[in-house]
Formats: sequence, C-alpha cells, structure tokens
Amino acid sequence: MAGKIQSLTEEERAHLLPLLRNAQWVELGTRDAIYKEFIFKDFNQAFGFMSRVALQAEKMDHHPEWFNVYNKVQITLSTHDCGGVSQRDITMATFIDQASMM
Ligand code: H2B
Repeated sequence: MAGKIQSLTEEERAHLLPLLRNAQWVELGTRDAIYKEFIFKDFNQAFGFMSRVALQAEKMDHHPEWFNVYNKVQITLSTHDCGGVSQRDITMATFIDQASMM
C-alpha cells in the first residue's frame, strides 16, 4: 500500500486554490473540501460526464461525492486519508473539468 496521503501544505494551498477558484471550484465552509456545480444541456449529457468521471475515479481509486438531478451535477472532493484536500483532489478536479468539456 502506498504511504499515507498528505494534505496540501500551506504553500501549495496558497498556489493551487486560487487556480481552482478561477475554474469555479470553491472551498466548502463546513470542512476541508472543494466543491463545484456543473450544468449540462440534459440528463444524457450529465450522465455521460458522470460515466467518464466514474471510470477515472476507479482508475485513481479516488471517488467524488456527488449529487445529480437531471442536468445538474454537484461534486465535492476531499481525501479521507488526510481528512482534507490533497494533490489527488487537485488531479481529480482537473480531470473533471476536462471531462465536462467533452
Ligand atoms: N475517494 C476519495 N475521494 N477520497 C479517498 O480518500 C478515497 C476515495 N480513498 N476512494 C479510497 C477510495 C480508499 O477508501 C480505498 C480503501 O482505497
């Protein structure tokens, strides 16, 4: 098993979180996690997106918390291992943004 995942350092947070904010990811007020809402044309587009993310989540063994109603998908990312935001969440957020534009 790989070593314990570490939360982002203060320096990494200061660098990465503004970049994520530019891409409409926000920090949750209630716990150390990042959140974004996606709106698609219809359920078919939303579910296609979720399928792409699901396959990647299995590959990375890193799974989103998400909620879908029709064309809306709300996603929260955090890392259980460190109880907060890690590099894995950043990598997943970047993949998710790309998957939403396909
Ligand atoms: N998903 C997320 N978002 N964070 C994790 O820390 C995580 C995960 N850990 N998926 C994985 C699975 C872990 O629970 C298993 C046992 O590897």
